[in-house]
Amino acid sequence: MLIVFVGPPGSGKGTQCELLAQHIGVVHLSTGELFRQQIQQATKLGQLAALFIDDGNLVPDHIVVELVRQSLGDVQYQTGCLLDGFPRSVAQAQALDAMVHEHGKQIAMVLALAVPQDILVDRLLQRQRKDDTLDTIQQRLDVYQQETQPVLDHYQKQELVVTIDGNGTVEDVFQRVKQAADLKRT
Ligand code: B4P
Repeated sequence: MLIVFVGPPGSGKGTQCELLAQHIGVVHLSTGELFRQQIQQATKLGQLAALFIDDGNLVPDHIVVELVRQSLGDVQYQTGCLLDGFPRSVAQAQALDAMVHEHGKQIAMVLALAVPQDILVDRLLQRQRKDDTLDTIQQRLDVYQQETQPVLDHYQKQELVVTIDGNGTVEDVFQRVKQAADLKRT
């Protein structure tokens, strides 16, 4: 089962993906997490990615697509996967469509987490990650509107989008996410 999570920064993609991955027993692939590992290990890729992440910008499409292509080839992803933070642009969505098609698979659903902007900013400021400063958060929100919102239009055309109210406690939101995923599995 391949489920894509889309949502603005702070909407709970990583948080909910982790819970859903445990619930349905598939692995969770977070491009943000992959980049943070590369940054921590001070690899060339990590150093390059940090230039974009620290300013609140997207890492260029060709880099992200190659990373996801390699990761999805791993045996652990063959039985299904939750994609967290990918695709974040229409070009990435088109590349994912091609990868999925190539492997004879299908995207089961695209879960869109919706949360009001003031709550997003509060959550991210509390987290205090390096890219969670007020200026960077604003930039990430602008980039979301310009680059990632059109990804939802792309998947609306394929009738794959299920919008989840991402407001409330982590457990409240998870009940909604779980219900949507379980409905798809039956
Ligand atoms: P990500 O790691 O994906 O970061 P994010 O958008 O901030 O979401 P995250 O999943 O971490 O946070 P969550 O909403 O769960 O990306 C980081 C950067 O990497 C991007 O800005 C970009 O530069 C780069 N990148 C990643 N993927 C890319 C791609 N495909 N293309 C190009 N560049 C890419 O949670 C946020 C906080 O809210 C947490 O502290 C959490 O505990 C809290 N929270 C969650 N749910 C809550 C709830 N219901 N109530 C209260 N708090 C909650």
